Amino acid sequence: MTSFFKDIAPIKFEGPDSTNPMAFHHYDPDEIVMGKRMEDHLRFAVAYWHSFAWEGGDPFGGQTFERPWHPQDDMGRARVKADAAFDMFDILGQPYFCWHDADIRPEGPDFATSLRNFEEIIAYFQEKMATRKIRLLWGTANMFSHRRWMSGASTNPDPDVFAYSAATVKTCMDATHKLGGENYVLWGGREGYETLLNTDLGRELDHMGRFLNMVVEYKHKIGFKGAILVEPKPQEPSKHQYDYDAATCIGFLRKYGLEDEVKLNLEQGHAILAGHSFEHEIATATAEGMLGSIDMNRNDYQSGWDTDQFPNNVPEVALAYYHILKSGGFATGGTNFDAKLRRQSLDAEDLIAAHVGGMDICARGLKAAAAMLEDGGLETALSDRYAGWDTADAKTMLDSDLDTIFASVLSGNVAPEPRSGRQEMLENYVNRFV
Ligand code: XLS
Ligand code: NI
Ligand code: NI
Repeated sequence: MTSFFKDIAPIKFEGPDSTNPMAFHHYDPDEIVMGKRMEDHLRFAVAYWHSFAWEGGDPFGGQTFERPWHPQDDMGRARVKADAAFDMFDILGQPYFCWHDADIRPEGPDFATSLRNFEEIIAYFQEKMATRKIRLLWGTANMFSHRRWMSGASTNPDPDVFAYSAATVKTCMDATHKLGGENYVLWGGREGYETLLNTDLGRELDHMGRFLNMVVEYKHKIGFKGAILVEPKPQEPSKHQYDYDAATCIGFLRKYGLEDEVKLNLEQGHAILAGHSFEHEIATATAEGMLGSIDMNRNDYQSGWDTDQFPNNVPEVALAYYHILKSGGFATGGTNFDAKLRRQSLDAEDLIAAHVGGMDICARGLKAAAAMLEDGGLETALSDRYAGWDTADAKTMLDSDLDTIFASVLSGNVAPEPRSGRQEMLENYVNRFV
């Protein structure tokens, strides 16, 4: 164990009555929920970037954290960072982690050096993973921080940047495959624009569509069995991002023939930025069979930017898991904490407590969601509300045409009768479970 987490013992489940802040009160990995272990439902992942690479800066100020692996420009310190990361994984016992290439290795002076650094750390991860249960939920490429990506990656007006992006994604897919990753994620932070005055929007979308097709072709070429996921976000850092929200991504995937190959990684904070609830995004994806995985980090409702806070609102989380469970739960996906500490939370203990709290909140949400599904109250209310559509007449109508329907309405066969939507009753129902 490195000195960073030296006094912190592995976190145990102690139940809701325990007052120990360094224990799980609701997350019991072995508890059976709807016939499955809680750990296998939630499939928690720690995000390397916010937990280990992020230095505590915000738009108004720089680094607040002082970690033994700072500054992050040296391979020796990249190993110290990896040691601390795996120590934390041992303490939390969560089954997965996720990374960007740029989180785990220092950038070199050229592509080949960066790649050598990356491959060395991947080999170091392999050694560490060989003696542990921890697995990789997903890998991804950071194609938004370095200045070369300032005008986008696959949507860059410069074909050299498209090429650099393609080569970068190839190396990250190779590494994800090597570590047995279960998904590969693409989040297009700068795949968008700052102003339409300098942007050929149609051309950029075509390039992004071709790029994603190359990714899918490469996945099949190397025999990667995991899912390819895109992560919607409406803006930030770009003024407008092409992967705006779930519905926009689904339309994009269909346009470029990718609807059977690519699913979505949905983030609660991004849903909020797009003016949606998280369950809206999840329901939109599950309605199309395109839910892949989730990033369970929330935004602040007062500040208009991506604050990446750990989840701390059980009713919100419960509704998200309700839609996930209803659609059959995760396949390759999981619950990634793409969440960062507040920049005043300097201590190693804060990092552990943040994850313990997030895992407990999700466990409560999952249990509430499962109880609602098992009780069936919302499902009964839905089937009652749509019961009219189960009749033979209604089904026939869907196969007919406007003229036939018009004739039937004109002859007085149809008498619309407004009925209560019962929203308050349903909200009160949910409140019994959360
Ligand atoms: C940023 C995104 C990012 C992705 C991975 O807002 O959430 O962290 O999850 O690139
Ligand atoms: Ni985000
Ligand atoms: Ni994310």
